[in-house]
Amino acid sequence: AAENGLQAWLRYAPLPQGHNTLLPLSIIALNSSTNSPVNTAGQELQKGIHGIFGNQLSISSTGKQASSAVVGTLSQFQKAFGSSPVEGQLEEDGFWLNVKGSTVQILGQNERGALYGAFEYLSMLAQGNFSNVEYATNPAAPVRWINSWDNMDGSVTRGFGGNSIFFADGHVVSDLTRASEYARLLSSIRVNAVVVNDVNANAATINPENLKGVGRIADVFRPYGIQLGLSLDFASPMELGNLSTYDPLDPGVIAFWDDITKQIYDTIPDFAGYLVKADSEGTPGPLVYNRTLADGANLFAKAIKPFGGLIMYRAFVYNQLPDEGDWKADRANAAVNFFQPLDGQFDDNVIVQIKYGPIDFQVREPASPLFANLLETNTAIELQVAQEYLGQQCHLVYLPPLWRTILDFDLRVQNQSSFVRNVITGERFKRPLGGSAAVVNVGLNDTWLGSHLAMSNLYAYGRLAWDWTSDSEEILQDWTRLTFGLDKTVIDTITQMSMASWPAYENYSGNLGEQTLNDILYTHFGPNPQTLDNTVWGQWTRADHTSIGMDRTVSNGTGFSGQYPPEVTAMYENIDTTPDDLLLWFHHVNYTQKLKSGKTVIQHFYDAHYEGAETAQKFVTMWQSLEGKIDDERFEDVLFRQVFQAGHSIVFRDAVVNFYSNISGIPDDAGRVGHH
Ligand code: GCW
Repeated sequence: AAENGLQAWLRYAPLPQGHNTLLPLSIIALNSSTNSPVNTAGQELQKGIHGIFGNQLSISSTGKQASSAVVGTLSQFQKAFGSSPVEGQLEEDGFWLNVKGSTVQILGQNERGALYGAFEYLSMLAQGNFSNVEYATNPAAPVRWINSWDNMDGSVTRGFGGNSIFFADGHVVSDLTRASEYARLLSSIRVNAVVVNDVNANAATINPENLKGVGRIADVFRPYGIQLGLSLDFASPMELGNLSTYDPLDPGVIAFWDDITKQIYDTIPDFAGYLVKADSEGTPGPLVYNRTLADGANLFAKAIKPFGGLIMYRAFVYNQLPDEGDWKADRANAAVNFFQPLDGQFDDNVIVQIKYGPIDFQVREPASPLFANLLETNTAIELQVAQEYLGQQCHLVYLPPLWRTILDFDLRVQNQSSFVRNVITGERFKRPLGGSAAVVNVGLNDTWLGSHLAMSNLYAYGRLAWDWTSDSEEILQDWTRLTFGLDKTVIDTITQMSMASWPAYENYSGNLGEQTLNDILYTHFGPNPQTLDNTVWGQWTRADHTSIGMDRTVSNGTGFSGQYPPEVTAMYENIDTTPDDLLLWFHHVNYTQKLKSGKTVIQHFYDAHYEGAETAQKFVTMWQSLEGKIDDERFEDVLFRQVFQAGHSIVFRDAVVNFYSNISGIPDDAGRVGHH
């Protein structure tokens, strides 16, 4: 029964009506060597068609095309059949899918693309879609990565699905079955690399023994076309190399990294690259030696260049802010202040990886202004499938609508259309590289993320990274059919719950852009609005007896709004043109300030919290209506979580409304809150 969780959207559950459809009679996989993704594709087609229809197909590497499913690269096909059905339409990782009844061509620009195509065909079949199709598809960007925050001791930072599938007790685990199953899931959503260790990296990860272990992870990834990457500890030359410095310009340090990089490529010839969190939340970095962040990034870029790897350099660099009394202090300003002056100084194989918002994975943030400030630098967006501040997989929060608000935001750089999605793909500023990384903290739990429903976020991440204009609801429905079957009530109900879930969470947590109001000091879980102010973390709300919000205007506040291009600055400078949902992000106002809806800020708090919690109660009855339409195990598992969410949403509601009722002394019009 655990299989349902482990297989997630790749269950290939039987589809009775499918028996009437035309299927290939055999499979031709144009590369039969064990580690080849084309070989994997052949096996996956065999397994999938058997699971869905019960037909047992043979696999060979030659044969005639009619009534076969042929899978391979364009050049393998050319070699085998002397012609090519598609010219000049495929880019790296792209594929061509041609289904004509029982004759199917699945051709990748490379082997990985061919595997993606096989999964695409199987996804159609598993959803009962037997259409003839003929098209080429290519990724929006070359970088479609996952960042795992796994530690060598086996713990997972912000992991809510159990211990690491990669590490335990300081080593790589010997049984890598789960790592292999994970790679299979990821290749089906076209993720192409996984950074396996936490960004707060441990230098021991790259010692000779662990490097061998990491090499074994890369070995199980390889048949799925997944490359492996590593987070680095900037101080490794000292920690591991016995040097007295980690200054990025020191010749000994440069030699150290050249040597490590060579060792890595000796073990892992298709190594993806390094992820670097430097000078951030206490991690060592180039600033320690008065070198620039670009010096830090280029140190690795030069070491890895001969091998073709990438450097993902995180923009999550900020200093603690001890003085909330300083009206102009603002953590949100940090990324642009640190990185904008360095635009143009990063090597070509460096990508600056930017969290979607200027603070930290909150329920609502404006798009990071750094996306509008790096015109001569490759960039990528960092998203979180791990619901760190968003209910930690104990709450259903379907995230693509949140992600789309950022990716579809038009930054108006040089007064021209500049959607974030077109910046990060490299299209807007004509950059050669770009893309995305999502923090995904799967664990040994047999639902991967600790929750069956949370897996829609992982599935959707891959789909969006391929095409950022894909529709959130359509993605969700594909995922639902693949995960739970084709019952219309099941699909409609999960759609309704999921599409209502982010707005509900925003309603019962932090409203109007005042951040998530979770405890920010320790757990990041559960309401604790009093932890946001009077701390060095700079996630302030500046709530007092009469007023609330961060004044981030240029005219009177921290100046943050001035980090955007002029049209956007103008919008956020002015209260009247700032959208309500970001009002308190940009402005400090009285609780009695009127919103565009006509309500006051404080009344909106009260109403939204009651509304959000009420929606969360409905999730329980909605889910209960599916009893008997879903296997008992998954039904009960999800029900347990929905009951928890319903209860916790009330805890949130009451904690937050009482906090603001007490601090403001303003009664609720509807008489629900306080003792007034
Ligand atoms: O959101 C914070 C997390 C830290 C994390 C950090 C980061 C891995 O609470 O756990 O560190 O962000 O993104 O570097």
